[in-house]
Amino acid sequence: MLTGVETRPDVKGFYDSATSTISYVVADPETRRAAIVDSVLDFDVKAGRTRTKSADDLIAYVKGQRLTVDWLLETHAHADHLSAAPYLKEKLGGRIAIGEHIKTVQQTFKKVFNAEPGFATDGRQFDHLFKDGEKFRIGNLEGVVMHTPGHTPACLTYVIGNSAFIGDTLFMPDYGTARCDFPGGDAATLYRSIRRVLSLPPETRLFMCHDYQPGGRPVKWQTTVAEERAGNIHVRDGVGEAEFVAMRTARDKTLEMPVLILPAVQINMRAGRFPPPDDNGVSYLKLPLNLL
Ligand SMILES: N[C@@H](CCC(=O)N[C@@H](CS)C(=O)NCC(=O)O)C(=O)O
Ligand SMILES: [Fe+2]
Repeated sequence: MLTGVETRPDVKGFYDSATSTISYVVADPETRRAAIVDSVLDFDVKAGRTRTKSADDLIAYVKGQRLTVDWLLETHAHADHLSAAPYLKEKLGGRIAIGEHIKTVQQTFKKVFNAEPGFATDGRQFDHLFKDGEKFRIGNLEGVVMHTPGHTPACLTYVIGNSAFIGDTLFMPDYGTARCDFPGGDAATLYRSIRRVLSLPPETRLFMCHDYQPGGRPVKWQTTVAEERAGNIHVRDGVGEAEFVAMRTARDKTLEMPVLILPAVQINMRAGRFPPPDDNGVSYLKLPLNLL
């Protein structure tokens, strides 16, 4: 999958301590074209207020580096933070993209939230829907999309040059893997997706979407295929599918829902946009009672 002519992309990570999310600016040093992966719109759930501090940090970096943003990439419809992609598109340009199976996620959550009849479940809120194996460009860099479901049905890994943005599949070796208990999640499917990621060349740089700092260690977001294969506490080489599924299923039973799952999914299924305002001009989020 790495074609040799590719240079390393320049990768800059931005860590959001409120949601333990890492957003990335991925740039081709030759042409200064760039993609932003998994941006965060800050959200104060107590006040129902969004803020753009995290997104403005990305914008300042992009402008300081004199980059042109071609893509606003989402690895999946996040359940723990709101996407800032529409805000970044307004300020920087770029096309908002996600995996084509977002349609499945939209169908599921249209029902959960009893969304307005006009809420489309064909992914049209996004500028582009990626298929497994599809190629795309960031300047002279080639990206290849891998569909890596399991955490959600639409999860993607973006392989760009010698780097892979793996979303919620693997975490750092000392934390393990993503949960599989959201609607449409499946542990056996995640195991197979992870084996695909781990079949990339051993030196491939892997960039995490989250780091939950086990044992209180300093935050880290970059590792390699070789390190994950040698030491991931859930799926290092030698751990079989049945063993993984048993572990993952047992662990998922112990996890609380992410603090922001209900706000996040309602916004992210709309490519980061707010629900249509009520007749007073205000957008509202719903809390389905006793449903999830
Ligand atoms: N405490 C966090 C939990 C977030 C969470 O559930 N993260 C997902 C990824 S969206 C996960 O896979 N966690 C794995 C785990 O904790 O085992 C929150 O409330 O936001
Ligand atoms: Fe996630």
